[in-house]
Amino acid sequence: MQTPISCLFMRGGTSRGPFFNAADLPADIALRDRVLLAVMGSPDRRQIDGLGGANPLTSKVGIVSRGKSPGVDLDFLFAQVVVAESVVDTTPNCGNMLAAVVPFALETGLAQAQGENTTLRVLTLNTDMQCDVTVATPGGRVSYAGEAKIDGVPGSAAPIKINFLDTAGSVCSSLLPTGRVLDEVSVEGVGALQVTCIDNGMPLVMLRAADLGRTGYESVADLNADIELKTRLEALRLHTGKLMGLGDVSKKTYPKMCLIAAPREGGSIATRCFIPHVCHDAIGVLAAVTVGTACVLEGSVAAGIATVPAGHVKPVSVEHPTGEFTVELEVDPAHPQNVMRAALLRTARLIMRGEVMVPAAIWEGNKA
Ligand code: NQM
Repeated sequence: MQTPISCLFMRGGTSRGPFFNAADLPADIALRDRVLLAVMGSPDRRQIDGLGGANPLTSKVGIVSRGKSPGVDLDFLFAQVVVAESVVDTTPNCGNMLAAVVPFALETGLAQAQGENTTLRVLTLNTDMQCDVTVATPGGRVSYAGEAKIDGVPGSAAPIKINFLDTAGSVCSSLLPTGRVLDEVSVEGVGALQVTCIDNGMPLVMLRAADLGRTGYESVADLNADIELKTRLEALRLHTGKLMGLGDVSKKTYPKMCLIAAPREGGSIATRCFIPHVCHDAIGVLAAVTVGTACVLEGSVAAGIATVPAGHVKPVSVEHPTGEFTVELEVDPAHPQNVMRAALLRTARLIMRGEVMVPAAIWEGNKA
């Protein structure tokens, strides 16, 4: 016997996964997580018995419901299902999956289109973060076709604009959780080096690739095969996780580790992000916002490497392995160290609609 659960399978930005109406999943969190593991086929390196794509970017789930707070249209809970472990992490955000939330709500009747374009306020429950998301809805229906291109996704699609309203200190206590814009750390097996520990939507540890004897322009395949580098990054992550007030992060999917280097494609900075054990093919949305913020802050590890435009509205172009990601950061003209707003462009697409089946031995479904 199997239990069917309604779901839409969607791409959001450079990520992909099933989206559910929260009411269709178990209310009990431990049971919900067992159901999500079964849906995705975890724990298994290949996720052969589920919908997961055997990579952190394709092992993500979106859970959506009508907003419960004043002014909020939709609540979004993001779940990172760890590929090879029985772990479902709802602590961090995913700005890529976020791009598919409004299309999901319009497709499933959780929200109604407002005209040619529909702007809805979404609260990401993971980190209590609000943003306004604008989707093209000509004739009252979501349009997926369009001319917007994002690196890491073939072709073009309708633009989805995300305007983040409050990102500082998403998981950490503040933007700079160690209290400093630059830390000197000394870790056994790694040596002494400078890092910037920062969270403007995603907890990140940024460090110069050159300090670990790398260029920062290596291919994803080369970095994923670089066991020596990955071992040192993990030692550094465990150490800086404590410095950032995150405790023991050995079983957590954050902080992510970001190698930086001078831009070489006309952008503002070059990056290679580990999320946290696999190198990202591009860069996460909130990771890009966080990297861009570090570039704007005086005295961070990006100083002398990043090229940042003048003016108080700054398009920061973050180069990554498959192209670049531009985030528009608005700084307070009176206090240029204060990033007030981040806006960016994504695309999304409905790939499949239907029911995903989970063994009844795991869940027998919501009883009517
Ligand atoms: O940083 C990858 C992704 C992400 C998260 C990750 C994301 C973000 O590219 O907002 O989008 O960091 O695990 O989907």
